[in-house]
Amino acid sequence: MKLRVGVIISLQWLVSTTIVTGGEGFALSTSSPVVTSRQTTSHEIESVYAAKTISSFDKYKKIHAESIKDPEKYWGDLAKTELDWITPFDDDKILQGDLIKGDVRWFAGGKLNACYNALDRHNPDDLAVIFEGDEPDDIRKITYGEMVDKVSSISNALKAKGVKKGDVVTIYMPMIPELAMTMLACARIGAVHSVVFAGFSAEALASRVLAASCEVVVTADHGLRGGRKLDLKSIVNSAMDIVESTNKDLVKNVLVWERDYKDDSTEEVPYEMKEKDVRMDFLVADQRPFCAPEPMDAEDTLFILYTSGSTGQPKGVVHTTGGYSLYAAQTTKNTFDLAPGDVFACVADCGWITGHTYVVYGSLLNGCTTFMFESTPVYPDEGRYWDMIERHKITQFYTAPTAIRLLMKYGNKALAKYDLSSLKVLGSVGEPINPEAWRWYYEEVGKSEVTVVDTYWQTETGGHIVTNLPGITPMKPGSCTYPCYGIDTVVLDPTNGNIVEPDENGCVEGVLAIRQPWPGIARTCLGDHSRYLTVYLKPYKGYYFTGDSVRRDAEGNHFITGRVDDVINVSGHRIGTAEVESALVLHPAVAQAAVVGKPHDIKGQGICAFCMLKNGYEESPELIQELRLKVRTEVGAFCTPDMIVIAPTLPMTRSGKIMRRILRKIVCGETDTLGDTSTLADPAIVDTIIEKVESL
Ligand code: 6R9
Repeated sequence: MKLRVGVIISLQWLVSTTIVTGGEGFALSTSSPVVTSRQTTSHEIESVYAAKTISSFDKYKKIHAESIKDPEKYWGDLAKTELDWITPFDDDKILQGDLIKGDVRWFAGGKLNACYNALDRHNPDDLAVIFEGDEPDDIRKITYGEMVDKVSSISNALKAKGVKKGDVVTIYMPMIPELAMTMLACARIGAVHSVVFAGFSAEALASRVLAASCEVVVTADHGLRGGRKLDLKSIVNSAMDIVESTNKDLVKNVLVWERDYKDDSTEEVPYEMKEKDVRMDFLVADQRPFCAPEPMDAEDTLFILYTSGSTGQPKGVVHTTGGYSLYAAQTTKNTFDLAPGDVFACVADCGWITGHTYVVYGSLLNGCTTFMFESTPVYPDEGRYWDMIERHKITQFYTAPTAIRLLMKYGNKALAKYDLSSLKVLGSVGEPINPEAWRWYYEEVGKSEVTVVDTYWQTETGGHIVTNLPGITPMKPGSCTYPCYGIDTVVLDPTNGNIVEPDENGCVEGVLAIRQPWPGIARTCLGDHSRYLTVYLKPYKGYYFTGDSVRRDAEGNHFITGRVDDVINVSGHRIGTAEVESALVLHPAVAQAAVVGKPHDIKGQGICAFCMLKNGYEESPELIQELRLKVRTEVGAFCTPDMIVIAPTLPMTRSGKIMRRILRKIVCGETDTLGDTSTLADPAIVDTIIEKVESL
């Protein structure tokens, strides 16, 4: 892989489109007016765009206000038009429970199947998936009809291996169509999928399999990325050894897809076959391509997805069949202004929520063609995305700021070679997009004619919660702008939980919370409802707490300013500092570790780890290497620290708490605003650490 800018980022990303709401529908034009000057100021962009969208903006405000005033009417009507139900929900039971008790339920009693909604009800001849593998000529096109047959066979294969309604199936796979198919096959039979990003280590995979008491694991022999083979099967082997050492009989079957399987494949196994391994392609080929979709209650779990939080233990976020499906479908349609025939490309990996909602569920529920991408933005060269957009006539392209910043560094030479006129919407997700990157995306990629949507949301929200809408609400570089329909955002004062009053300029600053439930809200953390309540609902009574701080200007535009918990965001990957710290202290040399985020040009944030060594150990380049390796093997390569500082001690309060705030200031070079250090057990340590960091 050629990397001229000398940065390797671990990208889940490849980037990507609207349920038109209220029945009335907007005749949407997604293009904003041409802004000719390359030096356009953000003010000009806003005013030109705003002029065009003003009447729709009024409509947005009206629909938004109605959706907040009567959420049951808003979501109840949509649920009827956007989803097919086996048993209709009761109009008196659209929303039950609340954010105080933490017992939210949408459409409970109604029965539906998410896989049926995503596949069977669409025209079987339409293209469902375009897959492009690591090599640009590795292309597969799959129709909805073919998807139904294949997914049904996979469903029968899962059943043949004992998977039943409610069982959790862990999926550890590269970005190939079989990944989406396996997720949908689980949904078809009512099994719960738990996709673990294939960049996680064996230890991380094992802990997720154990936490979910999962009996069946689905994987592939290898993945391909940037010309390199990723030996996933060996990682799964190691993970299974770890699982067995804790719970010998837990996992019954490991189902292994083979990348090079052909219908006439010989019996030679292309990997080291273990006792529990099953050759998935052969098993599937033996099944009937018919499997009746299981009727599921709207509140039955569709999937779990582990995500990082403030503690070392990732949370299994639980999403439901009815509410999540509706929210995924609605946000995809609205945010991306989806129209029949669109080729929607979200270049995220299915190991993250963006892949779940926008590669698989949202796009397929809308019946458009979803694009799946296995490779990286710079393989074989930095023109890869633009080449794909031209070749597949991609209409919506959805990626992360980290990828945009990386490609921006290469300049516009590659961009100029390709025809990007098929594009209607460009999306950004995962972290705040800095105005400079926003402008490049809008002006150079979108030729100032394509709407850029900055979509703010989280694993726990199921889909977008704050974003501009093409042709409806104005864009504002650096801001995710306005709340989605049905989302009632509030800015709270973290010191007392009160709603913040606007300052003299009409601006408010505080933490972002949401006042009423929406269908896509996660219902619980697997097996730990009290953690769910503690993290999201108890901090501010009656609100869902996002964990993000925010500034809202007088016009109502939201600017996300960062996490208020110990979560850092590296290349759009959400990483709990506690997970990295737990990995570091597993090394025999480390007595204590503290991890903080450090601004990074391309990745948004990088990881900086401070380690205090045990007596008898000394700093050396070899030790630093070992510590980096420890994080790779315990969590995953994408969490490898960018900087490791060996410190004689860490800044601790007298009660023994590490003051990460001070470390954060030091690595950000803000040593003149360290704040109060008097509560430190040894304030002198601060200067020692500053000297050490400056010497690196
Ligand atoms: C979808 C996803 C969630 C956290 C979230 C916030 C950050 C995501 C953003 C954004 C500013 C955006 N985030 N999108 N910050 N602007 N458009 O990324 O989910 O992995 O759970 O991360 O990412 O901090 O709280 P997840």
